[in-house]
Amino acid sequence: MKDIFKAPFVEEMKKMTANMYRLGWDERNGGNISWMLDEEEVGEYLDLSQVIRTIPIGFEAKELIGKIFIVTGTGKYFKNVMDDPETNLGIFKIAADGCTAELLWGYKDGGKFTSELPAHLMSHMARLSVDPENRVVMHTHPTYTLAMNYVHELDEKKFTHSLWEMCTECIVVFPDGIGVLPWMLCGTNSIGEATAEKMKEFRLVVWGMHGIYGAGKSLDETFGLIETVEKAAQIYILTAHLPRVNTIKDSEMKELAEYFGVNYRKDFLNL
Ligand code: 2HA
Ligand code: ZN
Repeated sequence: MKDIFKAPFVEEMKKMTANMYRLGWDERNGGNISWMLDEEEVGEYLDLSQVIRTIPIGFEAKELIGKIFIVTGTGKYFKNVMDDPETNLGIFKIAADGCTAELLWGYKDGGKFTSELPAHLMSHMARLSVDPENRVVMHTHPTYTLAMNYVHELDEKKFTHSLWEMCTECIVVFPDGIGVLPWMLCGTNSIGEATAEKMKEFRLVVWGMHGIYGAGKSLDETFGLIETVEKAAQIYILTAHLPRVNTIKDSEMKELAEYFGVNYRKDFLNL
């Protein structure tokens, strides 16, 4: 058996959480990540028949039965994953009943997965239904994106449009736009269901006055989506109080989307 502490998926989670912490997006226990792993690859590091303990999920994740995930722990700090991945992360398999997580590694102090697991697993199911290659769901509290929530209308078209205007590459990176939810109580199945509903249409979902969810094929791609939104939100906040002299026009955004061949939300432009 290979050394789990050297597994690429553990290494990548360590680096990603450390990076996000240093960006100031994941204060205290803020943020959580789930990543669906390849069973064969995990099998090189862990005996998949050795279940440490079982943890109820709190809903039925039928489409994910048998799938293995690496997920950040509840109450755990991104800051601490690098030095103690076995306490701050866990790897589990969704049991045959669809309602139980079978812990294979991690949560060493008796802990469990993030309180946002419903939003994560429901989002995985929603994304997989439209993109079978989706593997990652990431939640974080990026500073400028959050700041923008307080001074900009929480309207999907308007929010997406404002961000598209802020950086030339935005419409190319997230042509599908951003879903927006109003402020809702977090950690619940209800916010999970609302997020998953949006995830059928968007890879990015803003949780009003809380943070953002992103989904993608890899940690890198998912981070890149959120990072691009955050950069655009930063430009927005840095310029929102100043007279606007120039802007990227809707006709130019259309030109960009067509040149790069992306399928963009035409109804989010005013042409
Ligand atoms: O896990 O970010 O939304 C901490 C959070 C809750
Ligand atoms: Zn949060």
